[in-house]
Amino acid sequence: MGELKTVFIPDIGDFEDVPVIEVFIKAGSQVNAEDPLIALESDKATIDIPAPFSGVVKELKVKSGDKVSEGTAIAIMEVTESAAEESKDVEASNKPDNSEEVIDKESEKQVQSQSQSAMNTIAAEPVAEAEQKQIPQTDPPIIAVSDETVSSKAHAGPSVRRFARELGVNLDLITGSGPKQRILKEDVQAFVKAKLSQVQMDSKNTGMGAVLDLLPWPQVDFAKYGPVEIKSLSRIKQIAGANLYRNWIMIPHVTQFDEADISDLETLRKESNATEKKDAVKLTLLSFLMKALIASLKKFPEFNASLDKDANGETNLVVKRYYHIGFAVDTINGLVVPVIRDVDQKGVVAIARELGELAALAREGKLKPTQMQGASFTISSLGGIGGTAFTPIINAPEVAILGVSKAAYKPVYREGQFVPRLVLPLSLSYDHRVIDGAAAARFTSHLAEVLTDMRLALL
Ligand code: CAO
Repeated sequence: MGELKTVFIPDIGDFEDVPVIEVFIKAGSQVNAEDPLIALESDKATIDIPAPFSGVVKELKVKSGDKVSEGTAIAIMEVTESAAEESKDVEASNKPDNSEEVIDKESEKQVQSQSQSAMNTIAAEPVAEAEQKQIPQTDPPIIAVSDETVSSKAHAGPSVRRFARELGVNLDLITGSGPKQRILKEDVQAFVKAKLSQVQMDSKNTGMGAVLDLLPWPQVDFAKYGPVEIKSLSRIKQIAGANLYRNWIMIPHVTQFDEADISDLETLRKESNATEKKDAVKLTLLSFLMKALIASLKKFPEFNASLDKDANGETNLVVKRYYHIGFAVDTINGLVVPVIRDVDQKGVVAIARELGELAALAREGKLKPTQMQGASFTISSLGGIGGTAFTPIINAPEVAILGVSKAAYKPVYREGQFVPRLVLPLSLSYDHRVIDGAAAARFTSHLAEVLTDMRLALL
């Protein structure tokens, strides 16, 4: 039979009456040196108390919920023969003047004293001090630092924790290959290696997937399946694409669909165009839409706004008292968005004229940068082409965009009978951080009312 030894709580700094939160052993358990025996937890950190030597647990002296301090007996263990040697080795290597481990402990002390947890310094107590107190010396307790990056729960020693902290690795993401899944330095290295190769692969394929932690972009040799043609993207498409992608990823979009009865508006528009002189500007539906939109933006100012951070980093809503409306123009090179300024101060004829001029410049590729800047709200009209609804992407830093699809005659139930009415589909995408669903529904309802009776735009 081997020697019986009592295992005590080692020096845990100034902490007294620390609760035992977990007991990993029971009478009869065979443990190896460094296996965790019990776990303690203060309000700031978790400490595993490891076995100082290999042996068999003969008697357990604590249970979960007990409060312990330095010197409290944990268990009586029978030391196995090889463990007796081992225990001597541990003692020898723990001499302060002797090993790298001491250097480790000292630098651990520095690192940990920088962190918020006072408990972290426990691991850094010089061994000699502990010896003076006649507490059986063990390896440093395994401390789970209360540190978001490194993890407060992972089972790892101080030097591994420091190593992980230096590399910014969250130990929660690693499964340890040591005893009781203790995380070893090699595990951290393997984790970092795997992550690096994943990042390289992702950035090679998409440039963005790694940041979002997405699956790698599928790599397909399309030519294997049939003839293909490689076409480069136009400059406009590349720029617009990058903007659309950012806006789609960064803005929580919701799209509200609605319909407006524009029968009377269309009659007015057609009559106006018919009676206008030959060289007069054609009044387009879009010009009336812009006018109606101003009425709704004035009634619901948060739609004519942007999110912005102030000097203190606080996010505010900047509500604009100007009404510059961008409109998407489809050109052979891609989508561009010229802006009509001060739409609220212009009549439908002036708006229609400017719309025509800017759309022509856009198609000729002659828009100046200033003609595409400063929009407070954007309209994207696909009405001249077709479709019943779509989900436009918000033009950041605006907070909403109005999509318009093709108006069509629909049977509308009125005064006991179905009558044909020209119905315009509206698709309003909005930034849900700023606009609630109810506000969006009110906004499109109001816009539909104004489009149904344009006199409301004058109020
Ligand atoms: N419903 C039914 N008919 C519509 C309509 C609608 N919502 N909008 C336009 N029309 C009709 C017009 O009345 C016109 O018919 P008439 O010649 O008989 O009057 C015809 O469609 C063509 O109109 P238009 O599209 O040339 O003119 P517009 O003022 O309505 O639109 C512009 C101008 C610049 C918005 C448009 O040319 C355009 O480029 N649209 C595409 C925008 C786009 O790509 N958006 C998608 C962005 S997201 O990818």
